[in-house]
Amino acid sequence: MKYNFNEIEAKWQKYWAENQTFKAENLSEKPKFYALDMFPYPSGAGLHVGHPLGYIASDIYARYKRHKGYNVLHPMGYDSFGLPAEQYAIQTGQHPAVTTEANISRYREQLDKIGFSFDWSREVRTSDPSFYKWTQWIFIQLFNAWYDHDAEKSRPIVELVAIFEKEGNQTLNAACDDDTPAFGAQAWKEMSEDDKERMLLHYRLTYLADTEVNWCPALGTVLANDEIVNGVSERGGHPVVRKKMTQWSMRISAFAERLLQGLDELDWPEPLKDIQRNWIGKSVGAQVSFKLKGHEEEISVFTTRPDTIFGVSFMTLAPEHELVKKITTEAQKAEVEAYIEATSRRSERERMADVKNITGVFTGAYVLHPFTGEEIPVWIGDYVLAGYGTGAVMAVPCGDQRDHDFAGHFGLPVPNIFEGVDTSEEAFADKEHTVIANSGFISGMGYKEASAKVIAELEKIGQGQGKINYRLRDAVFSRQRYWGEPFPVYYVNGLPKMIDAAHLPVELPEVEKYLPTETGEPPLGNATRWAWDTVNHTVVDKAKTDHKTIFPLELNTMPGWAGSSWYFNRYMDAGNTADFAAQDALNYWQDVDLYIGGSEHATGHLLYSRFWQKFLFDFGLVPVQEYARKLINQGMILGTSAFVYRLENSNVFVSKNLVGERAVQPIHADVSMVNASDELDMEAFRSWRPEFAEAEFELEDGRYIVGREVEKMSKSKYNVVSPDDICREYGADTLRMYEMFLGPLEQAKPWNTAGITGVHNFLKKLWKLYVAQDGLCVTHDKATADNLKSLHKTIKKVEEDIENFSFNTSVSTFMICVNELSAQKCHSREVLEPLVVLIAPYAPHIAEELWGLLGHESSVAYAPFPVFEEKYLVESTKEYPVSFNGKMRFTLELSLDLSREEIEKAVLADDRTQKQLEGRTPKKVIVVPGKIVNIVG
Ligand code: ANZ
Repeated sequence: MKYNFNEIEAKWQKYWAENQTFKAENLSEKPKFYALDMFPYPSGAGLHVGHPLGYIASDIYARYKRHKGYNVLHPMGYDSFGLPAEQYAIQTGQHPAVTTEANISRYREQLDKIGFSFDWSREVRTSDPSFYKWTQWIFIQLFNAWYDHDAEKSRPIVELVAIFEKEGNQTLNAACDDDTPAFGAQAWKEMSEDDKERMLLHYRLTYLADTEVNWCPALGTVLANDEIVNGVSERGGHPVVRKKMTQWSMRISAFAERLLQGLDELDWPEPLKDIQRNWIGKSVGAQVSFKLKGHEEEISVFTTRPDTIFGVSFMTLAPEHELVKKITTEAQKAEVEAYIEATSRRSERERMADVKNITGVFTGAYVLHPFTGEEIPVWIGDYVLAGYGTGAVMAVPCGDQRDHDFAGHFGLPVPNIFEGVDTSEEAFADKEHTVIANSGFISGMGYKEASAKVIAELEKIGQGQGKINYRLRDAVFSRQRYWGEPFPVYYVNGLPKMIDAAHLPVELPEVEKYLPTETGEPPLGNATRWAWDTVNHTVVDKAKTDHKTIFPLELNTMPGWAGSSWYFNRYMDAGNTADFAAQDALNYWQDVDLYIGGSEHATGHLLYSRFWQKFLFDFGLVPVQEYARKLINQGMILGTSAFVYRLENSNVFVSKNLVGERAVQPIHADVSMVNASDELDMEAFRSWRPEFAEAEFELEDGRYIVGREVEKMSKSKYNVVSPDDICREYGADTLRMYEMFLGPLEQAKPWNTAGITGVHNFLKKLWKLYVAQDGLCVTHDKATADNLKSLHKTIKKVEEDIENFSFNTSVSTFMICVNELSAQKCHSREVLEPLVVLIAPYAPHIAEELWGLLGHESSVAYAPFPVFEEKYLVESTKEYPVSFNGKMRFTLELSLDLSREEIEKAVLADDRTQKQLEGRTPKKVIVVPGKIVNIVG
């Protein structure tokens, strides 16, 4: 019987599906284990071999945990709202739901072929109304909440209203917008209902506000900071500009400290945690108010170095700072306005990155130094960011490089308060010893002490206090797109109202066109049926809008990260229609024990989801604050791209080794058109794309040789390898083991099919231990010591490897084991049966088949994991090297239990000893038990 992998794999995939083998129970006596993969966006290109790497690893772990007696939750779903389906809709008119459905079917087919042990009964799709109903519901909960910094938690908005009624907002320590006005209880009571609503928006955890956003004209939407890379959109590489728009935002900044602290308890890769720490960007310092000369207002700055206050020689405001217009003198007006106009065209990142071009303008205004009363000129400069701190800095040219460069450029004074002081980084690390010289009442103090003293003095005169700043900004939550979650929001007098939770979901309306409307409204502006009837609680024709009972609905949709911020909780009880998940299911599953996915989500999904989880926790809706205890970032699989070289301005393609110094343009050629010797199939290339139909080739030895380069595997680089082809040719078990064999899970590694036959041959060899020409060849023979040693060595190593997520080393361990057992001609059931279980997490199909052949009627998936026994590894004999006058002549196997005398006796009794001695009596016999025997004579 041959190892017919295609047949075997199809058979078991069908069996698992029909028997729901991997369905997890929500309540079980068994301990739980939750293994989660980052769910994919179902793109039109389907999966390439890089995608399943993490899924295979988590699947091995999930299967292992089932063998270890755990009730394992291992779900899969789709992050199915998103741009590509919408772009396709814009081009072709095909509804994104149709595209998405087709892509999901293809993904599912591909995933099924790899033999994952997913519990498909829990599948989620973020674009499904039964799912986004709960995304909308959570949005409403966030709207109805505020953040209490004293209690360090989110609280219901009704409690905030109660506080306002009693004492206004002045005693409150709540997260709110910077421009929130102060008011007392009486003033609150006197406010109109609309004004009260407007006031509450300053506090709600999701709020509508005019914000400076990153507007991407090419994509027609705003982007979050993490969606912009090097100043252009991550998707498509389009320019991004700053623009003020009314947008929904999420008050994630309120959670900055908890998001930071929470990292300490997580078993996540350190580099990833560091990325989050930097993104949150905590700075400890002070806020200082400078009185303006000739104006009522004050300018407030944030500084991490209050100790440098005596070194301030000018002040720089961000060009967008709200006081700029007011304080600019007539004489400076034209110059200031021109400068503001020029900076509005630069992105925040560009401004931060550009340290070479120093630009700025004097406003003509002065502030007064809080301690010396000295007049300090106020400048504007684009190195100061509007969105950080207060958007203003006290410039200390002798302490800050940017201030120094600015002063140098404009010829401003550079007073030196650090005369003779070590200001190196090391000196600051040793905070107690850096001494501040020549600076007012802090002369001679260490930097920390000096800072504290300055803050205390500022407090005395009411011009400052200690302040902690976070770089983390509130996250813009609106997108001007069609294919996203609609907001459960309608507008009365321009104020947002939530649709009652009982009437969710608010389903995405049909539109004729997926583009923005002629008047620049988002695509939902094209919907004719898109108004909210507050009497019948339903969506009705827009034409019926009367602003009495029928109101306009929100036209924006939610961003890509909405659904992924909570989907892991939905898996715990995916079918629930009454709740996003039942409390008992949430209490049973608690959190994700193992989360595997890409590190590129560090400042997006992985931060937003932690924020939502903390919010849900505060409201008693989930049992834990951190949803993923352990996280692993799988490394990227790299592809080997192929390049052809086109002579510039011609249609001639030059073979790689003929290029020399000539000016050529390298162009990606699809790797499927290139063979193992790097030869291009020229005919295939000509018919690949119309622009190459007339291609001419300059050949070497009659062949066109392509250039090769290892890059990220990606459809856009035409270097993808499809898992389907591998499954067809070698089987899924080979694919699974091979992907693991490529190298450590966390490392980036090139895909290279050269080794795949080796792994495939290994599986064939494994098969042969069990199955001969005429069927099963497993015997009831007693296993030999060697057989058991090979087995137990393998159990020990594989178990350790899995626990350490070192899957690549397990694969080689299996290879060694099978080689040894083959050499030992081992067919003993005592050894081969446990071996099936051992390998089942890696190669589940062949394992099921062999398990069945061994006579088992149920799946191998729940068979207990073999138990390692040390005794089989302990050696009972020793091959003694026997030497004569120091020269080794032969070896003799003896029991390790023998005494020195018994060893000597046995050696002397051996024929070979007698032959060496040729009748002489040895002078001396040296025996080191367990090591050597040396005969001198
Ligand atoms: C005086 C000073 C003296 C400063 C000195 C630094 C060194 P981090 O650590 O990033 O929080 N700053 C404040 N707001 C800013 C803004 N909106 N745009 C650009 N720079 C801003 O940095 C805080 C420091 O960056 C602050 O401390 C301020 O300069 C500057 F020897 O104040 B410092």
